[in-house]
Amino acid sequence: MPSFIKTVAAIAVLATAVVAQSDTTPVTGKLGDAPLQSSNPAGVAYIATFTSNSKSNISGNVLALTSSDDVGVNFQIALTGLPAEGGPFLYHIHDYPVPADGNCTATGAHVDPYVRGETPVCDASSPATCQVGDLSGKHGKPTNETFSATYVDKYVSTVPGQGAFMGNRSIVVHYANKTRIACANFVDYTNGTAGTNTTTSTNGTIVSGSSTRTASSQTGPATSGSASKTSGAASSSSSAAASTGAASQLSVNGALVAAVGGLALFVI
Ligand SMILES: *[C@@H]1O[C@H](CO)[C@@H](O)[C@H](O)[C@H]1NC(C)=O
Ligand SMILES: *[C@@H]1O[C@H](CO)[C@@H](O)[C@H](O)[C@H]1NC(C)=O
Ligand SMILES: *[C@@H]1O[C@H](CO)[C@@H](O)[C@H](O)[C@H]1NC(C)=O
Ligand SMILES: *[C@@H]1O[C@H](CO)[C@@H](O)[C@H](O)[C@H]1NC(C)=O
Ligand SMILES: *[C@@H]1O[C@H](CO)[C@@H](O)[C@H](O)[C@H]1NC(C)=O
Ligand SMILES: *[C@@H]1O[C@H](CO)[C@@H](O)[C@H](O)[C@H]1NC(C)=O
Ligand SMILES: *[C@@H]1O[C@H](CO)[C@@H](O)[C@H](O)[C@H]1NC(C)=O
Ligand SMILES: *[C@@H]1O[C@H](CO)[C@@H](O)[C@H](O)[C@H]1NC(C)=O
Ligand SMILES: [Cu+2]
Repeated sequence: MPSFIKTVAAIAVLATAVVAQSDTTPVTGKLGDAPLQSSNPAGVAYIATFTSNSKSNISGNVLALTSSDDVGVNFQIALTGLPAEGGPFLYHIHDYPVPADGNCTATGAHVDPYVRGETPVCDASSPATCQVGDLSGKHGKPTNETFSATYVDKYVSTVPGQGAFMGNRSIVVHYANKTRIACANFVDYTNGTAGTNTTTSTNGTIVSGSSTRTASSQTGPATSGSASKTSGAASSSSSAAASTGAASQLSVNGALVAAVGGLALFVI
């Protein structure tokens, strides 16, 4: 083969490799990789409770405890009632809590204080390069109707004021195609008791009520239990988030949200 053809071929191979690489390699956020969260206060806990309703059969809890070595957060997840089809499912910590009308779209984008963006997808072998809120990207996706998992995510904060703080935010469960299935708010669960009146919903509407939920053990598994309180479960299976167009609009909004979060880092 003439050498110039070899050169062209080599360039083509190289170009292909570069393109392929940009789809798969870890990507550092505009503000850097996510740092380890090593100052999480011992004993702090939050819980997000999903309740089945007319739009979603998902129920169960996402319990978040400061990890035993104070680095990151120990997540204990037990969910049932995921859809029979449409997986593998995704779930993330989203920027905003679920509003009173239960609209999961209003939870905004994934918590992404280092402005990493959604693409390329998270490389779980380099978790510091993933969006902080991308829990299923870092720790695995639910594949069927029942999901349980326990793991420590070292990049999530329980310290208010940190960009990676999760306590005032929400968890959203999605179909593989990103359509939002259900969402629930984190509420304080320190000492195993929800400290504030939160919410209950049958169709995504939040109703306030007394909250006397107690944990049998803070380190026990997240189960639905016999709680008298349910919180913030809501769903949105149709509406804006369902169309591809709206989804990309969301990620544009998400970038703006993330940029504001990034600014907050400098202010703090
Ligand atoms: C919930 O489960 C019931 C019984 O399997 C089913 O008929 C219904 O369609 C499910 N609802 C949703 C929103 O998936
Ligand atoms: C996403 O997947 C679900 C489950 O398969 C389906 O009901 C829904 O219509 C899909 N949404 C889009 C935008 O494709
Ligand atoms: C849900 O929230 C989104 C984003 O805030 C908004 O665009 C949409 O109109 C809301 N949907 C409903 C049904 O209120
Ligand atoms: C459902 O997914 C879990 C992982 O979350 C797995 O352990 C379990 O075997 C699966 N069950 C079925 C019936 O495939
Ligand atoms: C949640 O807490 C973070 C960090 O303290 C803060 O930047 C953000 O504005 C808060 N979000 C809401 C909805 O209060
Ligand atoms: C948790 O319990 C400890 C020890 O009893 C107490 O000092 C702390 O104020 C409690 N925190 C909350 C949020 O209830
Ligand atoms: C939920 O139900 C309540 C009362 O049953 C109703 O007022 C409200 O409009 C419903 N909300 C949605 C989002 O369907
Ligand atoms: C919770 O709600 C009950 C009943 O509405 C009320 O009496 C109580 O003061 C509330 N507690 C808090 C902490 O808001
Ligand atoms: Cu999400």
